[in-house]
Amino acid sequence: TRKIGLAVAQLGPIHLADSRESVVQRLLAMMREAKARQADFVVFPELALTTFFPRYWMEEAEAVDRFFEKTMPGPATQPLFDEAKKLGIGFYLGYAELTPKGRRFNTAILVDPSANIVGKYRKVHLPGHSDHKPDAPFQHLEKKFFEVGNLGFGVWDTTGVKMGMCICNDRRWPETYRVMALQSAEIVVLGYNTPSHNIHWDEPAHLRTSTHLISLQANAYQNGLWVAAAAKCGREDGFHMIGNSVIVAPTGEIVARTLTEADEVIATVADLGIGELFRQHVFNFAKHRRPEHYGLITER
Ligand code: CDT
Repeated sequence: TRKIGLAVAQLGPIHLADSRESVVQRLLAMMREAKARQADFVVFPELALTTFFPRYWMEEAEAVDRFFEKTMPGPATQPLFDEAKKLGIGFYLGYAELTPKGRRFNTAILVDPSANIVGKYRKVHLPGHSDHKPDAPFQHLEKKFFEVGNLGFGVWDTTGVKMGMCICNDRRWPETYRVMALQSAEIVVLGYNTPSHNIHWDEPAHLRTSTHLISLQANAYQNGLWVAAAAKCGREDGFHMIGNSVIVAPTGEIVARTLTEADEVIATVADLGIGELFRQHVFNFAKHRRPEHYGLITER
């Protein structure tokens, strides 16, 4: 059956003082390691070029100046494209996108092994708030800094497989995966920044990891997909985020998982035939789905 070498490159913390250039050097080192470990494709995190800036209260103009990419590739990110082409490896990269018309999105791109951007996704499920919460230990201002994505959940044919993308909080929603599975996605790739402390309610810290894993595992199984998820994690200037980057098989089982909260590559050879088995049998959509009973999902 068809196989693809799939790697996840987890990033440890990026502090406010760290330059994009230094982050790109870290990404390049992991891209080379991924290739050395037989990967055809490597997944980098959400907002992978800077610290997780939605934790800081600031005006939009300041955020744009400091944290958004005006072009992709740009001067700081061009080396990623050059190295990917040289190595012949595709990648997913999350970044804050400023469009030519000044619109702001939390974005991910799919880059093929010839370094062409073949797909773009803009985050749909934006968590957090838009108002200042001075009493909270930190902010989660995605609803202030980003618009809801306007591209839907696409699926692209690249490196010989059908690949879909989502970003962080999207991974907790079943509709995310189902919409991609209905377009025959075989792999869903994503990056995330998940603070280990929930500022909205007193969530036990261990649930941040278990709800992350259960979301990926259940949705991989229920859609007959491989899922590859890359964290940015550890303490960014003291603000801790969970690790546990994983590659999940269509069986729902974790086949690779990071051990650290630092830069770390995990890799596997993903057998796409496993997904086909599930999609031919228990989750044969054409035979067994009953969309006539699912209408409420799009009505409310
Ligand atoms: N980056 C991101 O989407 N993080 C969210 C945190 C939610 S708490 C406001 C997540 O779902 O992991």
